[in-house]
Amino acid sequence: MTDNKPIYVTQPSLPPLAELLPYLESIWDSKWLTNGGPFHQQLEVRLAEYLGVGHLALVSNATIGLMVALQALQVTGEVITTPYSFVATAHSLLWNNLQPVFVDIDPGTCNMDPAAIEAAITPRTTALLPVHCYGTPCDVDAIQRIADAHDLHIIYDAAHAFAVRRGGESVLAHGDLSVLSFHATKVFNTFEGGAIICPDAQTKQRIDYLKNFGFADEVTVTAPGINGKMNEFQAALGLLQLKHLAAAIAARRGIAEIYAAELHGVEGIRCLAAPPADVTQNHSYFPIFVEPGYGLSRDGLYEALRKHGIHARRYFYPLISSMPMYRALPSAAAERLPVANRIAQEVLCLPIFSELEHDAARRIAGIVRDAGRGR
Ligand code: T4K
Repeated sequence: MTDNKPIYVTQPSLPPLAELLPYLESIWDSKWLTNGGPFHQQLEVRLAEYLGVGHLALVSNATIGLMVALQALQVTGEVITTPYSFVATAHSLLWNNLQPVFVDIDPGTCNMDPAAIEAAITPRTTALLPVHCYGTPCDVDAIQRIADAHDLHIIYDAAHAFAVRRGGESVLAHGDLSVLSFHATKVFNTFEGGAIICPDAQTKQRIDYLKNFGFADEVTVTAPGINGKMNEFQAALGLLQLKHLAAAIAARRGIAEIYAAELHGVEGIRCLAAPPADVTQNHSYFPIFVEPGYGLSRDGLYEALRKHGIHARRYFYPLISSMPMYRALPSAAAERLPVANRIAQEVLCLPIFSELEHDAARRIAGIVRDAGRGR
């Protein structure tokens, strides 16, 4: 590893270019570029098989996916969600004219705290929008019990949860709908892209209409849909990426193990606890939390890493609830979200991607260790 080459928080996995060429030739031959072409159809089938889910609708990205999912369920009023996420989670609510109600998170998982969800329900609440943050499954059983008791929809923002399994089944099977992201920075990428996991063929059909302007056929428009379609190039890339995915996730696991071992016992540095044994992780992120006892602030460590060309990221800081378009909401008050506010000040996501060399991961952990001791 050279010291002067920057290392970013992630680097997209790409298949060998030569493997892409036959797919491109096929697209060039058929001239079928988008609107549910053959690669799109194949990828929907292959992904549903790979993920172990019943029905799946590809979309152009997860943000559009969340917006379409909310439309598909005709969600109204207030939606309980987390302030500790990427802005797209809450933005999808505003784009649907829905009111986000932020609740605090569990410090161990960074996911929404079920007790806080229960306490935030009002007569206007119609849905829950939890995030499987960093790919750690939410407490899906508790969330389902709450939703059943109060007749609420659940849409999981599963942008980080590709291929995550729990108790032998896909975590994506929970809730009414789950939305995946295939952005360049994700474990499985199609440059931009995503998918909505649906419980049945009828719901998938409604979503397929919604992502294609609402068209059911040439002359029938069923709803005010949007253009949320994935094109043939992206779908072809997805088919190819699937072949390399197991190796990519295994490589990420190797990096996560190095960080966990090298940072174990470093005063003031907490790693996310390993999930229960029945959870299969995808190692999409490696967050650490800079707590009292470490020799630098979180931002001090962020800068120290930058000086060595290591571009760690503060996912998720600032909190969504502190952003101008959200901070006037009653639920956004910092005193109502003490855990999320603290974690947002402590978090730093270290670089993790399949091609990160083990020596580089050890060097990054070494910088974290040394910086805390003033070296
Ligand atoms: N819900 C959640 C919980 C999410 O985390 C996200 C997205 C969404 C919903 C919405 O999903 P999409 O609509 O995007 O499908 C990145 C991603 O753009 C975003 O997809 C992701 N979450 C978020 C956590 O991270 P930025 O603003 O940090 O990206 P950027 O451009 O700074 O990239 C981060 C690093 O990755 C760069 O420093 C270098 C590296 N990189 C990035 C790109 C784009 C590359 O090496 N190659 C690349 O092509 O948001």
